Amino acid sequence: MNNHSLITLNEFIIWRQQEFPYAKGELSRLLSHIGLAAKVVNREVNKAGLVDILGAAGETNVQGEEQKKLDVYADNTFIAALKGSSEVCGIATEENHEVVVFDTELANDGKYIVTMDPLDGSSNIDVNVSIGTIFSIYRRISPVGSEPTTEDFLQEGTKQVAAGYIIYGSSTMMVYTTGHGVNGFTLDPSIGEFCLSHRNITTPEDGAIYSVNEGYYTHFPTGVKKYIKYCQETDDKSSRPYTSRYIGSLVADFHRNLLKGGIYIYPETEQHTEGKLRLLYECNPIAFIAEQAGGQATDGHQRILDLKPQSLHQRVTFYTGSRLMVDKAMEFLEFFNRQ
Ligand code: P6P
Repeated sequence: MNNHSLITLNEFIIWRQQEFPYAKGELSRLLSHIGLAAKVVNREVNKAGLVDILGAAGETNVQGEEQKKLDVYADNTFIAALKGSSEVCGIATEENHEVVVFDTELANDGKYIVTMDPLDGSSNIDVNVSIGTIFSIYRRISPVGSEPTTEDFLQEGTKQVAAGYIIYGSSTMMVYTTGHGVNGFTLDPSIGEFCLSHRNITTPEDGAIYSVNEGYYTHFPTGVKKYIKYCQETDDKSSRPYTSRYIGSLVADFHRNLLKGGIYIYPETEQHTEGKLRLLYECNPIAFIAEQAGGQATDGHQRILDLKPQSLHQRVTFYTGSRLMVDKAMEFLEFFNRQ
């Protein structure tokens, strides 16, 4: 590691690569390309209020959600960066119904596939609320040299080799894991580099923040309703028991809870009977980070990372955050599901 205090993302990636004796630098190059694309997207996100990039791009994505121009811009930017990395043979993103196969000889030799939500929380773009990019990296299953197959993208979350998010907020941060802890890098605009700012992030074992959209309360399962009332009424904590914080942007809600302790819940609702969040490019990467930071993530019954995906845009129910808070929520779910 260099002898000055500033450690850039690329220096850190290369330094940590030395811990993998057989690493040839492919994953390192891939992570660096994601960091570069994040800086390009960050530049546009920061200008969103100034140039005519706001507003619908006039199309809807596979979720039937109106695509904001920034969604499309972020999707195109990350796809171009990953195609240029020569390490990735294909990518599945929220904005594309099918897998984006790069189909060049160079890309077909890529050992990795990526799943990504290029701009999560985009309904918040117009009101200047923090939004984010979420990504997972897997080794491909199909033979190197061929086009990727759908099976490459339907691997359990336990097979991730890396996962992370970029949060475009009061500052822009990239947080990622390669399975050896979680580290956070804050973008220093004066030098245009992500610099190590949160080394080896560990989430508090317990917390006092619960994050759920209580507007859907009447449609929640009984166990969720009872857990929310427990948070609101329990006296088993000193002074004020719990506080409700919900931004409506997964990356922002998760990042706050990761650092301060808390639980994020998106259960089944009347509109989303399987849950709203997508397994491949929201829940699996966030779950990997949560576990690597000492927390946990379930679908209400089982570990998110153990789920075998059935389709690219599969939705699941999601409970993630401080270990003891998720345990308590699961207790309520299990007890009242037996009623
Ligand atoms: P609701 C954004 O659309 C998102 O996917 C997550 O970022 C966020 O946590 C959730 O949906 C918000 O959903 O139904 O509460 O507006």
